[in-house]
Amino acid sequence: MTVLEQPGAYAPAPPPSWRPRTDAAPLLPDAEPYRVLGTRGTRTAQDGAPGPDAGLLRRLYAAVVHGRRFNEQATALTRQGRLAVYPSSRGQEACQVAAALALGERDWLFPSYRDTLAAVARGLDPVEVLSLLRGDWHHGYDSPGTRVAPLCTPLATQLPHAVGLAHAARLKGDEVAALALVGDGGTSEGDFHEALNFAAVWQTPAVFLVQNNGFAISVPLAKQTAAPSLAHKAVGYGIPGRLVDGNDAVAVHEVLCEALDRARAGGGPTLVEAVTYRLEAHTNADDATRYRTDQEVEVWREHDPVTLLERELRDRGLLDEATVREAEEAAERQAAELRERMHQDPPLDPAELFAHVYAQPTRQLRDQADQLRAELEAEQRSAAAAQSAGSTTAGEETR
Ligand SMILES: Cc1ncc(C[n+]2csc(CCOP(=O)(O)OP(=O)(O)O)c2C)c(N)n1
Ligand SMILES: [Mg+2]
Repeated sequence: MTVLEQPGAYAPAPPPSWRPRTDAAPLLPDAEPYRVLGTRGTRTAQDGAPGPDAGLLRRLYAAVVHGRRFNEQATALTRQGRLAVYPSSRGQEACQVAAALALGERDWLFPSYRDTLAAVARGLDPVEVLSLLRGDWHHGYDSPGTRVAPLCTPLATQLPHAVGLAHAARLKGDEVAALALVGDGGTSEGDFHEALNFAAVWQTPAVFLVQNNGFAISVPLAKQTAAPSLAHKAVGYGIPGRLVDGNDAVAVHEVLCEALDRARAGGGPTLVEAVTYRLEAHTNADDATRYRTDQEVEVWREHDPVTLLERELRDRGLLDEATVREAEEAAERQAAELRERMHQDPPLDPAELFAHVYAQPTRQLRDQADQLRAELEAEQRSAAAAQSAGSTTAGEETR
């Protein structure tokens, strides 16, 4: 007999006023990730779906082909010393592109550091988007103008920002939704909890897309959570959780469009988990062979987001060699333009290093700023002296 089974033992019972507030069943995610690409033959007759719209398929395809090339180019720029660091989203292009294309013109995107491609697919200037990764103090683009928040490096802090913006928009009667992107590791942050709880209680028009790419740097998902899936976490907040194949651009696009429509219409937030895989290392500074095997990566290469789209387009007779070439050539042109622009040094004022640290600079910072100014002026004077000595010598030689 256990202590709790003894007569008169404490038997916890809910107080009389307690009742479940929400029926959990409709909030639960599907057991398997939702898929569209490659499922036509396996769908039941009652689905009767004609398959994804041809125009959408072509737009997604062009964007993922561009995205793949963009990732390669940005990684190459780190080797050429033009980018300080780059977290590649190779393998995750479907999530990035679908997120950007699902947004309405007035909606907001709240990306993390890995979501450069989502910002580019949203139509931002790639050079501006890469500003932070280039080492600039400013994130490079006009956030209110583009409705894309800065690429956020502190994990999950973009989530409460998204909820705050969505809540404010709702108070103002604006039909605007905010889509916030976060990684699997980011779901363990306090900010994730605070954002989802606030959003659920206030029914803010925010949608959370977790790109579960299997790892938080070297930490695999199994060490990150014991939850059945990350989408299940939604139930604890009283909001719907959706599980989707993150390499299936059409499925991600469809699920996000539904969630954003619902949010804008006052139906509250949704948590979407997109199951995907980061094919490259965490960043160019990471060695992924230390924590995962080539065989594991190979399995995911077989489920590549670009190939999945390409196969669907071919099966439907929507893709010929000319279209493939066109998409690849367009991607190549964009990569070449990015390369060329990134090889131009941006005008830099070293004094800006000190400009936005404190409203009232400390004495140490003022001293450092003075020292830097003095050193730069001395450098300029000696360069000018060397130049005039050179021109005198040259003048003497020609005399
Ligand atoms: C608050 C905070 N803690 C730690 C870090 C260091 N850090 C940078 S990326 C990362 C892993 C994040 O993994 P995940 O959320 O799965 O995103 P992914 O990099 O896989 O896209 C960590 C721990 C950070 N940037 N911010
Ligand atoms: Mg991750």
